[in-house]
Amino acid sequence: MFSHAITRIPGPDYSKGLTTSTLPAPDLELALRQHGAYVRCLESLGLTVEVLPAAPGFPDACFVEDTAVVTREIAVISRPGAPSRRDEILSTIGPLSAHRPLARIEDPGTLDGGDILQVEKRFFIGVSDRTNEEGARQLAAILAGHGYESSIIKVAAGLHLKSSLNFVGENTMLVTRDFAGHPAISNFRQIICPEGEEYAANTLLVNGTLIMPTGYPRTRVLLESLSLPIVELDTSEYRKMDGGLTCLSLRL
Ligand code: CIR
Repeated sequence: MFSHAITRIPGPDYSKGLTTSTLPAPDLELALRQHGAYVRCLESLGLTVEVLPAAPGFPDACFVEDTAVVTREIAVISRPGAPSRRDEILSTIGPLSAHRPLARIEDPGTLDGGDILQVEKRFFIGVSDRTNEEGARQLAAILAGHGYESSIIKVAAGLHLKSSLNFVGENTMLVTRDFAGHPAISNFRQIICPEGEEYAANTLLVNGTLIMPTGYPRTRVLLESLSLPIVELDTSEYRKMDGGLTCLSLRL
């Protein structure tokens, strides 16, 4: 169970962030309203949510998940793979240190929290354009010291591992077709996002409730087979910047 979350509102320079999307630029006012709804949703699930102020000069800093990997025992401060995002960690170290002892991913390792998926005592670590092999090895070694096993997975499609693969409870992974049947998740039942609904793979399980993005009805029908409560949140203005539900918070 999670008791806390750390989030950060997008700032006035939000539309200057990194994106591969060809969608129109995000609407900051709408992004802020969607952020408010996200925070209220986490609060309704029992979390105390810390909302950090925008970080001027860091247009991607609302995607706080990328700055750390948090377990029950420790927070591992990441070393984000995009140079423009590397110093985002400076403003999450303080809030995280109030909750956990810290460890660090060191140069030449790079690692984005969006590439890291925890399922109980196992971590799936994506090696992507943002997380390199060295970063993955460093994280696996730190986690091994706390009794966690790791599987390293090559991310050939999508920005981060969790853009395409998420744990949705009841021994089930929600995956895009690219990850379906991947040997690393062979022990899990798999739900494959229908064609055109790949973005819905970024669904977040918090304290027994599935939070999924609005607008993916065929994925919703498949998730209903899990008999968990489902809440939909509109993340349209985050999708435009390649972000979604998991990346908007650090849960601890
Ligand atoms: C980036 O490209 O880094 C941001 N615009 C989006 C990061 C999304 N983070 C995540 O999925 N964990």
